[in-house]
Amino acid sequence: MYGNDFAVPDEPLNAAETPDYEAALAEHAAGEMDRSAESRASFDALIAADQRIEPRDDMPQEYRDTLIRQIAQHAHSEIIGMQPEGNWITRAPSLRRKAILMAKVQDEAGHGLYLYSAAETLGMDRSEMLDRLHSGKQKYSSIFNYPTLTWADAGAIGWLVDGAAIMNQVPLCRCSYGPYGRAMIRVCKEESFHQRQGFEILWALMQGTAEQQEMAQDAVNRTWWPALMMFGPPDTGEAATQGGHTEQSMAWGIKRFSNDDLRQKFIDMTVPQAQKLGLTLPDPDLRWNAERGHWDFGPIDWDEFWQVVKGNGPLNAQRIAHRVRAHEEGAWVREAATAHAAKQAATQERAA
Ligand code: FAQ
Repeated sequence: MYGNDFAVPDEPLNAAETPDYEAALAEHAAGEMDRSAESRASFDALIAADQRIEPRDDMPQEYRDTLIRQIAQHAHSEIIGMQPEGNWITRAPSLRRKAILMAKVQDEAGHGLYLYSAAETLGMDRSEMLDRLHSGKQKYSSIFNYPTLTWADAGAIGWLVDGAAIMNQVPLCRCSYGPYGRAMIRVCKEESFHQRQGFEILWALMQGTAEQQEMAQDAVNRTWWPALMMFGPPDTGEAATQGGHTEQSMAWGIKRFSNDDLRQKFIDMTVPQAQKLGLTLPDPDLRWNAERGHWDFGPIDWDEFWQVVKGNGPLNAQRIAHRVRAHEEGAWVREAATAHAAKQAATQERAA
């Protein structure tokens, strides 16, 4: 059973089904975003023409640093993001659910790998990025510092967290930096499936007993606000945070929309889905504003967001400790792979 079985097929369930994503795919297919013979053209000219910057191109150090910061943070989010749902693999309610969840969590590991590879093209080694993650010098998304208390959290993560991730990532398919934009196309396709599986978990629970419905509602109550925080601090209007990166990143064609615009798009897409599921989003101020053509929503607790970002969320310490332990326990695999690669290279050299 898929999303189409209970949602109106013509309504997009997530941002990978909207014209934005189709437009990005068409641009790639037409090669319009690829660099042509303009290797002598300056970085500014390529950006002004909405062309792609490739690893061999000259680029300002600040552009390189911004991309390393964002892509590394994104990659770290994917692999730390395996932990909350990984928590439920052994306790998934059926073999079918377990198989789906394992595949989903494995996909997130794959996304981490595409993204670390994209960041490496900018000149930073993966092991250095991991050191920076482990020592707290590089961040990962705030959302993964919250606990997954019940099975319904697997549904809420898929529906809301993957849903927010796709909304943010579909525009990144058009990012000016080639390796990042190309990685995002595949990531968005997979996230789109993840969002559907989350929706379907909640759908099944909402057809179940009163306790199951309560469990689904409780998971959504706990996930809604942290999911809205995923888009980052306000960057438009009076509430805009000083010192944010949006303006510069938009000028460079890395970000295509402000954090606030994407947050609003996500809310507008999600409210009708919540209605379809029979779930109440935990915001008493949520109401349709016909004048704006958008859903109005209540204030987000940005103090909570910054506390989590600074390391004081419910599970920051546990997430990093788990990650460091896994890294240390996996050292022998990396050593064996390196030794094997060296042996293969030596054999090939002798043969040549
Ligand atoms: N958490 O000026 P901005 C996923 C920081 S993947 C922590 O707006 P920017 C898949 C930001 O770094 C989820 N920190 O910054 C999955 C900056 O601090 P800095 C991750 C945050 O970079 C699903 C400061 O606040 N997605 O979920 C957050 O222009 C399920 C000011 O912010 C991506 O990484 C936050 N939420 O915009 C996996 C997408 N928000 O660095 C498993 C790519 C902001 O100066 C299960 N990234 N900050 O110290 C982006 O699009 C951008 O980096 C933003 C932030 C939009 C996240």
